[in-house]
Amino acid sequence: MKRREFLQISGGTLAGAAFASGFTTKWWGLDGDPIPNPGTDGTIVPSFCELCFWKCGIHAHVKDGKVTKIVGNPDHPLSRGKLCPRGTGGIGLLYDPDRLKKPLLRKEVGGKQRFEEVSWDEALDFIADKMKTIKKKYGPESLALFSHGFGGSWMKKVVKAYGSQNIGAPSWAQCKGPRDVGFELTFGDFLGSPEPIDMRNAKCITLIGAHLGENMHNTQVQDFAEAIGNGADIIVVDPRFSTAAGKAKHWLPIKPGTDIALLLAWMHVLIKEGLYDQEYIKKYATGLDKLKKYLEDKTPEWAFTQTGIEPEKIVASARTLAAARPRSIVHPGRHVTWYGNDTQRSRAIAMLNALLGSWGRIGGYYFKDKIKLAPFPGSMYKFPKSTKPIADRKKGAIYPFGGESLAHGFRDATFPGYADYDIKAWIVYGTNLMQCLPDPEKTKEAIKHLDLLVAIDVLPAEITGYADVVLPECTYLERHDDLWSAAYTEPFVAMRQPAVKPMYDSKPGWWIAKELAKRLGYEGLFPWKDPEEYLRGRAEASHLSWKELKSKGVIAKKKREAQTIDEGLEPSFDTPTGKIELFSKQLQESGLDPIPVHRPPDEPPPGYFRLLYGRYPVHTFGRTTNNRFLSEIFPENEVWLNARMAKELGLQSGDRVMVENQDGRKSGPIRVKVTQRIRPDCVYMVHGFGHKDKRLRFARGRGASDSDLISKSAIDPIIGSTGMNVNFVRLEVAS
Ligand SMILES: Nc1nc2c(c(=O)[nH]1)N[C@H]1C(S)=C(S)[C@@H](COP(=O)(O)OP(=O)(O)OC[C@H]3O[C@@H](n4cnc5c(=O)[nH]c(N)nc54)[C@H](O)[C@@H]3O)O[C@H]1N2
Ligand SMILES: Nc1nc2c(c(=O)[nH]1)N[C@H]1C(S)=C(S)[C@@H](COP(=O)(O)OP(=O)(O)OC[C@H]3O[C@@H](n4cnc5c(=O)[nH]c(N)nc54)[C@H](O)[C@@H]3O)O[C@H]1N2
Ligand code: SF4
Ligand SMILES: [Mo]
Repeated sequence: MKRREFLQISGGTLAGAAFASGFTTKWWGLDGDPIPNPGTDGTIVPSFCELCFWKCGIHAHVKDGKVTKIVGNPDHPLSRGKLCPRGTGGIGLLYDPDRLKKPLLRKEVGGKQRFEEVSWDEALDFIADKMKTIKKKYGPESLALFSHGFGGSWMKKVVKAYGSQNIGAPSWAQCKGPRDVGFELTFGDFLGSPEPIDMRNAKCITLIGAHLGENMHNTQVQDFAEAIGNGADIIVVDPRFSTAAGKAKHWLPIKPGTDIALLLAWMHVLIKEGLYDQEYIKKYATGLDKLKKYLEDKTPEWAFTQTGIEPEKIVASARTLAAARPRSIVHPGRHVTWYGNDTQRSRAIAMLNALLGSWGRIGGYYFKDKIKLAPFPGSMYKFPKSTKPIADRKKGAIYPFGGESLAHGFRDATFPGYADYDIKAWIVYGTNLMQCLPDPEKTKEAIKHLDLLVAIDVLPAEITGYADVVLPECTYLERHDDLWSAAYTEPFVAMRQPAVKPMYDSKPGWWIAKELAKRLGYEGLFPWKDPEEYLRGRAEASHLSWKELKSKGVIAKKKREAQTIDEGLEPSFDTPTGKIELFSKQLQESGLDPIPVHRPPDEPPPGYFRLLYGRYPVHTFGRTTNNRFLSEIFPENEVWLNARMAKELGLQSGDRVMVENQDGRKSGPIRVKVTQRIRPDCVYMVHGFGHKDKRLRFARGRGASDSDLISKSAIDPIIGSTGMNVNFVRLEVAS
């Protein structure tokens, strides 16, 4: 079998399955799927959520062998008894009638490819045999693992034992990589997740794009609401009037791609008016003189010509920022891969925070604390050392401050001759590569060069349609995972445990990894019989009470006495100078800008708009758009279009249009939302819609996919991440 056809129908599994619409809340058992009989009535199982990557603590209520309700775990620092709507809607994933139910193997019968349901033994034997052959032929490094989500930790071990370090997630080069590196270059420390920001005590919060309230990271939304309740000033910089902008003292509708100009002008005002934290900068920072000189001509008047924000507004908002310092947080954002200058923009945000003196301060950024977890006693597995470099970049390409691996880079290295050696096999755990990597057409091309593609998912996401083997994992409500130790104000260790037994023939990730390891001969990799033995072993070796962990789902330590400079903690900065670097010599020495430079973005061609995208409160990417519970609230996305432009185009709210990008890529039809709440030079849509796989019977064909319209991306020269806000689209009435 050479070329993989996109397989949507799994041989017979869905034959005749009719989709019944009009769900309310009682719809499990659709298609006559048997509901097993797990759990005991009236129990509450503490665990943590996986509807997004924030991982709040939950209480799953079990009755009649079913999960009936999911609420926030009051003992868990990230939920504090509350969940976001998606977390509550986890039941809609557990009882999604379209879940993957049995392992599927691609077979060719009579010249036609199809998926056949097979046993776990057949699927895993097939994968293990293939992996052995590939290793012999090309070496172990030719295998790449794409893994997103907490459950991927088990498969990572198998891939490392196999001899490959080629492991990556889209949550770096398509998400937060530039921000972590931008802050690290400035303060010598990265941010990670959850971000160490003390919003509750902030007096001013500035959001650069970061659209809290639509971006529903639970704890941050709670903290943001609390700060607003306490009268904090909010500044929102966004080409779109976001939910957060509705709470803002200043909404700055910036021209997309020009934030560095605004950030420089803000710093100009702080320095010119002497509003920055002079004592703090003197004590902890270097490079102020060079920065001062550089900023001389970065006036609000200059920034106006770049950003479209009036000089008076720039000055007024700068004064608001400064009046609250050091309790003034310029939020680092999270999904920051926008224009290819993203590490520099993030660095400018870090530098602005430095001038406000907010790093290491109450109401600013605090210094994280973490509980150290011990390994499982006796686990001494010796992982083989690879002699080859990680194959995530073009031969000779250097991203000097790279950080984690580039997920799109493994895709590109699948094209023969691109990287130092070729990738020949993919294992894809919990990431829908067709929706998260830029240029899905390129991803499809890359797949043609593979000898093996294994997809491990809970749903028939698009990527599974291209796999040779599809392994149905059970959901987070039906399994154990490893312990999670989080760096936070109150550092904690959390535990995931099943509320109910796995439905259908789905299996937990730990079981899949352990069984595969056995077939590959890695006997010592998982030296325990079941996950409770493993988790208990780790907990006790870490001096944590197993009983407490199991019964509460979490053990949280008290906030340490001092986590900020204000409370007496002496800061240290792990930069080459040991100080906060306002001027970066290490960037300069790598031929990069030592202070961020604003370079104007390309303009949309006539008749085109810049395509922007973001989140909606009840959905996480494309992983919830098939969830009937959550989709009752928001079943399809719309394309936001400025009212004046709509008039020019003769479009009205509700009109259905096709969206076409500069390269002729199309998506839709999608409904138009005519609004004053967006600039005329861009359009906006919520990511995660426009699914194509027929097996996603609810989500398929609803709305449009931003991913399909992102054929172009701008590579960040510092870390190699992919800026994706660089595509232009036009709208055409759908026929
Ligand atoms: N409900 C929900 N919440 C989520 C997620 C989810 O899927 N659903 N995903 C989570 C994840 S993994 C992440 S990384 C975060 C992402 O959430 P954020 O980090 O908040 O993501 P952004 O890309 O900043 O958000 C997009 C916003 O940036 C604006 N924007 C676009 N271009 C520009 C520009 O040039 N300048 C400025 N200033 N603004 C611009 C858009 O109009 C939009 O309001 O959300 C997290 N929270
Ligand atoms: N065009 C475009 N691209 C983007 C973004 C965007 O907004 N627009 N956002 C970027 C960002 S911020 C991020 S973080 C990435 C996220 O990109 P992805 O990692 O692709 O995240 P999801 O879309 O949540 O896809 C996760 C997949 O995991 C599956 N899944 C859910 N739960 C489980 C589980 O328990 N086990 C297993 N095995 N699978 C599970 C889901 O069915 C889904 O197929 O995408 C990035 N790429
Ligand atoms: S923010 Fe919402 S979806 Fe994400 S982990 Fe928390 S409850 Fe779950
Ligand atoms: Mo993300």
